[in-house]
Amino acid sequence: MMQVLEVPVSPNLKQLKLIAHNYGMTEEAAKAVTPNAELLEWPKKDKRRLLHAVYRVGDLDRTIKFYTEGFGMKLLRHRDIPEEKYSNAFLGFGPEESNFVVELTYNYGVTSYDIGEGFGHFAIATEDVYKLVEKLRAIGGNITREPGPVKGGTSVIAFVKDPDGYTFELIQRGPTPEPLCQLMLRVGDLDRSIKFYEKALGMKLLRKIDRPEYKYTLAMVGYADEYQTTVLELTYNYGVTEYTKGNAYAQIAVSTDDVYKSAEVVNLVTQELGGKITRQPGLIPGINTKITSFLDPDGWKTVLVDNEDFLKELHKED
Ligand SMILES: N[C@@H](CCC(=O)N[C@@H](CS)C(=O)NCC(=O)O)C(=O)O
Repeated sequence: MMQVLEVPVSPNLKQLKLIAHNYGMTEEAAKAVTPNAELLEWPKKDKRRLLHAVYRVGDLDRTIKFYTEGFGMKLLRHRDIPEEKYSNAFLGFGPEESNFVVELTYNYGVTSYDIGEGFGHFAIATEDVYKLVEKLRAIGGNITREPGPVKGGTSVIAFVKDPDGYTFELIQRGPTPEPLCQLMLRVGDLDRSIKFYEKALGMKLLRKIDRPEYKYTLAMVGYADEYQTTVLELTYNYGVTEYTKGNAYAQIAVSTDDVYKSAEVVNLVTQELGGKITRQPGLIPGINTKITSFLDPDGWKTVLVDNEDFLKELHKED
């Protein structure tokens, strides 16, 4: 009788080895019966980096002033698209070629947004949280958590809200090339999210902390050391499986060398873990940049942007 192989739609390398072992076949043969295995290795081989986070603000100048004077960010780029009735400002601690930045969107006439409950915060690493808090307070910053050790840990942190109500966590750390170090999003099933960001996006699980006394678990996922680059902090609050998302925070952008191949992987992974492609890979009309976008299982959006096109877009505006 013919043997029916039961194999997952999107096996990783470890699962592939297991399939080979279980069915007494070579890894090459296992690859042939799991045509997706090779494809699923792509995100880990790809040239990926967190590029920026996109969100909406009610007054660009007000936010630019707060981020530059308060946080010490630089205004890197500004563009106005009157025919679409919006403007963007890009700010960060270093050039977009190497650093993670925020892309602020101002829609003409819209002065406030609902941030919802799912978006957590951005984090900024600083050598002296106490000093930064005093500076932010002096320029009218709303300090929502005074500096001191994090509950259940030792790092000194504080929270401040920006003029639109987005929370920024300030974390006391030594010097780093990337002070804009975390983007925290709340998720309803941490293991599912970790798997999604590993398989669909090629990120690594860098750290996982469970704080049962405060009923939450968090996972840092990213492409490199969390003290050198920006990482996603995924937070699971015990028992909470859904959050409101509002209309303020939009998405993260991640670079890729091949939006088409990347979209194929995302498509496979969404069949296993949930989420969906919201924009098929291709050129954005009007701009020569290839992108694809998708939602993770919680509905958080990521846009994959072609590496070369992204650099061309940056230099076009020089
Ligand atoms: N329930 C929290 C869980 C995450 C959490 O508590 N994170 C830590 C920072 S890693 C925190 O905010 N601690 C508050 C404090 O130390 O005052 C949430 O959803 O934001």
